Amino acid sequence: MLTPVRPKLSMEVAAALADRRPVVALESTIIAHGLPRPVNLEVAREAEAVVRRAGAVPATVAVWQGVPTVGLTDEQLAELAHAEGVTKASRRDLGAAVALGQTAATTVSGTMALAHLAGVRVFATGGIGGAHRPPADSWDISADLLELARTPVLVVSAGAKSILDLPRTLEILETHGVPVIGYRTDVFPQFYSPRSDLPVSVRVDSATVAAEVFAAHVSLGGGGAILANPLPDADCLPAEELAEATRTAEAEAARAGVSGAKLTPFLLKRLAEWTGGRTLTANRILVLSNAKLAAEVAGCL
Ligand code: PSU
Ligand code: MN
Repeated sequence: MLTPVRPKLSMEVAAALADRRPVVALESTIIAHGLPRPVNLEVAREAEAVVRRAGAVPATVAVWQGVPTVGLTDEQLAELAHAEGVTKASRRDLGAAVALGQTAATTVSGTMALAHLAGVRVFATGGIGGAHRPPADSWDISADLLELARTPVLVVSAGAKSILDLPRTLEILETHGVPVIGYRTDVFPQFYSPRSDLPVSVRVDSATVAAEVFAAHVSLGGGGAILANPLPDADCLPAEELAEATRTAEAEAARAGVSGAKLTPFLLKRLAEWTGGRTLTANRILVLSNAKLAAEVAGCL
């Protein structure tokens, strides 16, 4: 008989959950694939610090040498930030990473899956994955959307990246019964671009009401939900500039034959280069703002 796999919790996370104190999950793909060195480790550490300052315990999630881990140590964070060739694990890759003893950074879908197994209900990230835009009738739709449909974790994000097809992304979320809760916004944020004109499904103006909406959704048999926290307008990049940089990056990806799991990291990297690092600054601000809000909501649950 094979023994069932259980996530390993850090002592601090296990103690907090046992005492019913707030815990916030953080993802590791942003460290290993989403941000360049040295910003990646700085943001990973700052996000943990922000969660602590807001009164919650941070739990960065990854598969570490085959062990699904909720609550990485600082040494592990540093190793992930420096390592080359770390696997990027969405939900479907978790079993393989565990069985093959790999170290894998978890995406939003992979992090949600492990957070839920550990009993963590709130998770902060930068932006979720979504439906990529055409060329062609692309079937590149992030596993994040389907994980949100099934797993009862609240994902605090600055919406979805403007590199995605946002109308299609929101339609898919609606089809799958995923609430898109706007935090002090009526429209869906687009990461480091100014807000879209696409409506959220419900607006809330406090962390308390966000927690109430999510708790009610789960009580009624729902899965995950998005708490969309816009980057302040002053920190956003001009829409036109980003749109153009995105079109260029997409064309480059197509020419270089980049697709699948490599597409998102490729586009993010090219955008950072095109904007002289301004997307990185914005990314850092929004991750930290989401971490703080997530800690507040976790405190209300
Ligand atoms: N947003 C970011 N940086 C990232 C990601 C999202 O600002 O690195 C990552 C998340 O881990 C998300 C993943 O789950 O990209 C989506 O990848 P894909 O499009 O391959 O599903
Ligand atoms: Mn994809």
